[in-house]
Amino acid sequence: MDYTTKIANTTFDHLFINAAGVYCQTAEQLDQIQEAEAVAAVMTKSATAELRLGNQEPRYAAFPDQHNTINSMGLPNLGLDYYLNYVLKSHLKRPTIFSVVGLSQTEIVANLKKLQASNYTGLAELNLSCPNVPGEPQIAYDFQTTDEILKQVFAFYDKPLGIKLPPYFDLAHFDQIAKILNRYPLAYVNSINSVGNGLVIDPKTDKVVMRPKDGFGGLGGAQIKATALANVRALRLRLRPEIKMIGTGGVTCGRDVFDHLLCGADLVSVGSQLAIEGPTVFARLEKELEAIFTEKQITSLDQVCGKLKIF
Ligand code: RRO
Repeated sequence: MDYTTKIANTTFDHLFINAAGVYCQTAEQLDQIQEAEAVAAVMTKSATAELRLGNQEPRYAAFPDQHNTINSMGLPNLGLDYYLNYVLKSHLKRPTIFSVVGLSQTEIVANLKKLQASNYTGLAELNLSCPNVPGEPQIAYDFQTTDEILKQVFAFYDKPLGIKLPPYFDLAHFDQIAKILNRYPLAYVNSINSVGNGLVIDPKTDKVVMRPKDGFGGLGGAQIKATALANVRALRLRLRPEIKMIGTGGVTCGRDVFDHLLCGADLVSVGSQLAIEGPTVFARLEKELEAIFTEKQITSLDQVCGKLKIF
């Protein structure tokens, strides 16, 4: 299968990316993604201006039998300069996507100004959906602030930029966010981040499984697949066709990838299952996807992307 896909100035030759936050905090982890088979691009951990240690541990739990996770990492990252230095290294063999975040509108703008002034010309992704910093709301649930940030950013930022969204749960909200996003020259929309503020209880101890925020945290894995598909589909139907889509959420097998493609994803990113299984997950997913293509006699991605059938 020819997986060639283009987003802005970047050409990808596979479908899969590590979801921001997973296997991407250190250069060693990023290198492991670079070296993995079937990888389209390497995503860096969402970077703040300065290094952050993140929330107290335990701050992540996986339930491998059900392919589910919960996290409250709290944005641990080595700081913008660290990741900038990484993506500017000349020997990288895959395209990179530089994930940027900020704890305030001022910090977001300052971080993107730094990226604008740098020699980095690749894709960047603005994360407006982190659910785990105590006291900080998920920005993209506030439509007015999201609009203001994008207005301020696109007044100076002219390199390719995507945005990472939280899940929405109401058709009116899909209408509202799409209307805002359609006003800006976004390269792509990445949907969804983890489903914020779930709660998981350990039946042996009757205790929450994570310390930060009394156990509340972002859900990932199989449990969020239907929400992820709904968001990819709803946004694909509402966004300008020039805005590409990265589908994220609930990908544990080839069929999940196929479903994201049907809903309109151009690329697919993998978070929880990558954390559970490691970087060999991408080759497995590609193999399972190809078995589905063979069975259905599909020879081109165009036959699948956005081709969801309805009654
Ligand atoms: O670091 C985190 O706690 C985190 C982030 Br920034 C995010 O965007 N999504 C998530 O599930 N965790």
